[in-house]
Amino acid sequence: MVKLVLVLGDQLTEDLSALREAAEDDVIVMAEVRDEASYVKHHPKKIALIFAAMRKFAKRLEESGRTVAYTRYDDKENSGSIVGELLHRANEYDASEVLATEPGEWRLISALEDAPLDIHQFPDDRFVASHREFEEWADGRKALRMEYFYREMRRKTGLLMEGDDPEGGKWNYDHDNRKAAPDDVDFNGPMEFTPDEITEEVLTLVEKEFGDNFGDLRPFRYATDQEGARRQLTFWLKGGLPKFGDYQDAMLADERFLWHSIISMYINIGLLDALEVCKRVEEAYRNGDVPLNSAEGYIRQIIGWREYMRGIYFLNGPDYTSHNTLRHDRDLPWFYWGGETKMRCISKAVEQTKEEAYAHHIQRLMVTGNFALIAGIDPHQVHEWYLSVYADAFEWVEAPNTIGMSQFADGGIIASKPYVSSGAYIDRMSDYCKGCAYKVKEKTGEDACPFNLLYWYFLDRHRQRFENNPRMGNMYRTWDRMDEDRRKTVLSDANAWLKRMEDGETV
Ligand code: FAD
Ligand code: DLZ
Ligand code: SF4
Repeated sequence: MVKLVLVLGDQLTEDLSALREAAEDDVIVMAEVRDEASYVKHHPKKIALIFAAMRKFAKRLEESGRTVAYTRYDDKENSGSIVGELLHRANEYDASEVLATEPGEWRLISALEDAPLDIHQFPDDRFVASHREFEEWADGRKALRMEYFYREMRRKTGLLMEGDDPEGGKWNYDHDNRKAAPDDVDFNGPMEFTPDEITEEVLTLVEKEFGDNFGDLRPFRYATDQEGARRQLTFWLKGGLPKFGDYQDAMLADERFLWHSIISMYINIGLLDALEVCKRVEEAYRNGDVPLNSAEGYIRQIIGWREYMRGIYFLNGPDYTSHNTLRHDRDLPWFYWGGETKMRCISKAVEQTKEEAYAHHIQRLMVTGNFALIAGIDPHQVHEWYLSVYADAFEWVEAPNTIGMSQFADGGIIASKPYVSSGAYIDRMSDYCKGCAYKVKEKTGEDACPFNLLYWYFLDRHRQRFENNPRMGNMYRTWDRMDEDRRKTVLSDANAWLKRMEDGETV
């Protein structure tokens, strides 16, 4: 009896565990379905990327002689869900057994567990660490800090190691990676891919079905297959990696990509292998093409942060996204969906998100994330926003970054202190403040940068929780050194500003 082999839209990898377990004549099931395309209002570019890449991956499997039962979004019989499509194919092929690779989201894992079919979920071994390895590492530790986990991953993979020691004598070169952007940016990534016939067909479908979702579908320039994703990687290794380290945290209003690789979406849907990417980065370093701070900084993002985030998501179970330790409850302001704001940093980050379905890490963490945290926005709404608007967003990686790292809603499982800053940090790392209606040097009054007001509002509001945090003592000492009248003015200006925001004024 044939078996069904489920391949999801973010599992487009030939070496996928479920495909390895299957026999040549088993039937591969792939489906574009309403439930997956609408659990949040995904950015149209994200849906188009996934559908186009799914169609091309299915074609590739068919050309290699495999049978693929593929459901298109507008097929009349489409049941609208992954389980519905499995049931439909089980009936069609007289199959009862399904081979699957564990999905990256608890919601879908339980849907498969609860389905009236015999579904085996194999581990997703496209990651360096298995769930068990992460659990063993975490077991008995008081704090789960990424840095120590990362060292284990360096040892395990042998990446940038000299025997038992880290290359160059240090594990982490982050100290060298905090330069503000120079005026002259000599890399203009990413590569642009002209849509072919398959992609055009998908774009027409997405336009029709998801035209109301936030985000611009066109121009659509992503790669949609393995070859394209590899070309982007090679292009970036040469032009972007050399300065990636130095300018990793920099932001420029009119340079959306700087020296970033723009490959997270390809890795996350399976078009690029994370370890292969790291090996190429190491090779560039060993060949003398890039400095160590760039190579180490990049490899740390992948085998450190990316693996660690996944570990945290699965360690903490399905309730992780409902954490709200700081009890923040303000609604996400309209300007996250493109409404007008005078804050140039937010306006530019959101504009870029709308047009590209991309923003780099510091824009996500220190602009939109920082604002949401200091303004006290409901973290679940923030989480749903990040899950919708970025092409690389899948819950296993988005939720720990948002709920944990960015919003401190998990109470410090990930971050040892909240990532909050006043306007001074944004001013140092970007050119946003130069053209802003607010004045970054003003600390109170009509023109004061809202980040300056809300930074103190946040610290004052959560004093009990954070004042004894050794990494935050200086912040509270600075606050306490201000005279009392000034502190009162800051807090009343912050409250008045928030009220204007809530009243729908353009702030
Ligand atoms: P580069 O800057 O070139 O970095 C290299 C690679 O390292 C990335 O491609 C990515 O695979 C990995 N990486 C770097 N930082 C992280 C991180 N913190 N967690 C996991 N992987 C990392 N990343 C996602 O892939 N999906 C998400 O949904 C996502 N949501 C985020 C939400 C918030 C609030 C924050 C602060 C960060 C989020 N990130 C997410 C992490 C990071 O912002 C993106 O991985 C990165 O911006 C992708 O762009 P890039 O490929 O140009 O990365
Ligand atoms: C994100 C997404 C979208 C938009 N559409 C589909 C789809 O139609 N079919 C599918 O198999 N997968 C899709 N995905 C990816 C899934 O949502 C993803 O596999 C889960 O969230 C687990 O990471
Ligand atoms: Fe953002 Fe404040 Fe700078 Fe304006 S002045 S761009 S609001 S940090």
